[in-house]
Amino acid sequence: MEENWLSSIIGNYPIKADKLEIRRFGSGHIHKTYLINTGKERYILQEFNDAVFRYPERISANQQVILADLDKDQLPFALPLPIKNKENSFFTKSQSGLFRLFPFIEGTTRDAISLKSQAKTAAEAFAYFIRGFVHTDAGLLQDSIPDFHNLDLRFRQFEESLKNPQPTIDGELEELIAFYLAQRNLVDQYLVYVEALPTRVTHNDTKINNLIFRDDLRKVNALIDLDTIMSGYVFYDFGDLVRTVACTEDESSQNWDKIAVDPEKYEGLLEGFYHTLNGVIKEEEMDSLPFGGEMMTCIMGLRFLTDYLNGNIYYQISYPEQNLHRSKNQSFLLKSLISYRPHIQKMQSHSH
Ligand code: GN1
Ligand code: MG
Repeated sequence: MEENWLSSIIGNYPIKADKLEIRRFGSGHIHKTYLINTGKERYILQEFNDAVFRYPERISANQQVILADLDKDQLPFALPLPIKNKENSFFTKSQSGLFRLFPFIEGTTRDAISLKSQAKTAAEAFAYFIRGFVHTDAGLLQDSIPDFHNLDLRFRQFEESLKNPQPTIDGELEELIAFYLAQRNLVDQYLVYVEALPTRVTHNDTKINNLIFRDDLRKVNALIDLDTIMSGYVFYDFGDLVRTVACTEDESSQNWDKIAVDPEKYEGLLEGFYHTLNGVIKEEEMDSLPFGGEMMTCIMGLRFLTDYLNGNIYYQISYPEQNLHRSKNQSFLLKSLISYRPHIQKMQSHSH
């Protein structure tokens, strides 16, 4: 990125810069994120992906709703919303697209964590978020991505992608497709849950690297990636934590035979959610949490595979088979989650 081009973006903000240093930052799959150093302060600059988020104005509107209801004393961590530019907007338009600037939050992000206590800390943070907005009318939020976690629709989009697949379907791919096609019973269960449960203000992208931890990993400094805050079900937010925390290998691992549930970290997640939300939300919602682990692992596996079959048009990839591998990874985790069902049920009944 050219420096005068960068300074023209930064020029839209009420900040002083002695110099402008920029480097790529983080490991998100959607927006492009940069760390900016002005000599005085550090900021996060994000090149916004408007092919994925087609309604940026909805995100701004949702973030205003959140700001209005945000009781800062209630949340023990930051929710870093974008800094408004001189035109009072969260977004800055330049020749190369839409940008947002965020305050830089001290701390560390991880693609995986190893201890039960860290899992509990992570779960408590996302559960606190739900609790903090439990009295906010989720109906005030607009869908920044319509049907984002609609498993029924994602399953149909997967079936659609099979009609005209971009890659050649060989043995490995065929096996994976058959595995996901056999998960239709999760769609049936999903439809029963969404009929029965209330919607809440949920984060919807609770993967572990969307938390900024204090350096010792004992406290959460901030929840980030707030674009998918929408009306949702509590099991979505628990589920994406299961997917990215309660596993022995992270989402990018290709150590297929090592990918499994980690029961200890799973228990830490349950403890974090029960500790923070039990009695605050309905019992049926607490009961739905383990379903979320399976459902969110399945939906991500389906989405990665659909993207691979469609020719990799959604997620950022660094090599052609990456979406195939991500989907294969999720299939191993899902198999393990299913085989651990009785064990997980037992753990859950102890969390009450
Ligand atoms: C994307 O941007 P990032 O990496 O936090 C995706 C999530 C997936 C995740 C998989 C808007 O999140 O839904 O769970 O990748 N976000 C969007 O790693 O599609
Ligand atoms: Mg992210």
